[in-house]
Amino acid sequence: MARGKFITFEGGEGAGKSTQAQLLAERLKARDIQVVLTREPGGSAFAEQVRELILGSNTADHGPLAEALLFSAARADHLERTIRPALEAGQWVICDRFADSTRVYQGVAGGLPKAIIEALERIVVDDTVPDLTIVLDLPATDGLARARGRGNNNSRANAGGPSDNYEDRPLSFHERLRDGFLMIATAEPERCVVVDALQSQEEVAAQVWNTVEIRLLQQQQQSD
Ligand code: Z5A
Repeated sequence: MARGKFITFEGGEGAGKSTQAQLLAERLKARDIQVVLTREPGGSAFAEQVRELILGSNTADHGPLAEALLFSAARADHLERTIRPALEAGQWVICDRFADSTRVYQGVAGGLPKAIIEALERIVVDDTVPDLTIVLDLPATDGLARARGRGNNNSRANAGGPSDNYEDRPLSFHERLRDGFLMIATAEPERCVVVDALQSQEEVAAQVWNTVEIRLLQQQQQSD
C-alpha cells in the first residue's frame, strides 16, 4: 500500500485556511481519494483537550516556551493517533495548520529561539514532514478584517475560548506572522507554495487544485 500524501495549510488570521482545506478535501474525495481532514491544535481526543486549554478564555498567562510545549504535546498525539495511521493506510491527510505555525507564532513572532523550535520539531514531527504546504498569503489588515467579520461561528469561540486571543495582538505581531510564513516558503520551495489569498475563494481553490495536480497527483500517476 502506497503511503498517502500529507498536505498542510498555513497562514495568518483569516487567510481562508479552513475554507480551502474543506474545498480541497471535497475535490479529492470526488476523485475517490480517501481523505482525513484535520486541524491543529486538535485532531485527536487529547489534542482537542489541549486546544481547549491553549485557546480557552480562562487559561492563565504563559510565555512562548510553555505555549510551544503545549502545541508540541498536542501535535505528538495528533501525529501518533491520527496522521501517521492515516498516511500508512494510504489515506491523504489535509491539516489546517501544522508545525510551521509553531515556527512562526511562537518563534518568529513570539521570540522563542530557533534552536528550541527546531529541537521540538525534530522530536515531534521527525520524518512526518508535509509533502505539500500551501501558504495562504494576504496583508495582515485584510486577514484580521475577515477573521473579525466571521462573528461567533469561528472555531476558536466554539472551543470555548475568546475570539480575540491572537486577533487582539498589535498589527506588528500579525505582520511578523506574514513575514515568517513567507520566509519559510522561500527557504523550502520544494515543500511550500504561496497562494495569493486576496483572490476570491473560487480563484484560490483553483490555484490550490492546480498545485495539487502538478505536485502530487501527476507525480503519483508517473510512479504507478
Ligand atoms: N497556533 C499557534 O500559535 N501555534 C501552533 O503551533 C498552532 C496554532 C498549530 C488556532 O486558532 C490558533 O492557534 C491560531 C494560531 C495558533 N491563532 N489564531 N488566531 P483557530 O484554529 O481557532 O483559528 P485559525 O487557524 O487562526 O483560523 P483563522 O486564521 O482565524 O481563519 P482561517 O481558517 O484562515 O480562515 P477561514 O475561517 O477559512 O475564513 C475566515 C473568514 O474569511 C470566513 O468568514 C470566510 O468565509 C472568509 N473567507 C475565506 N476565504 C475568503 C476569500 N478568498 N475571500 C473573502 N473571504 C474569505
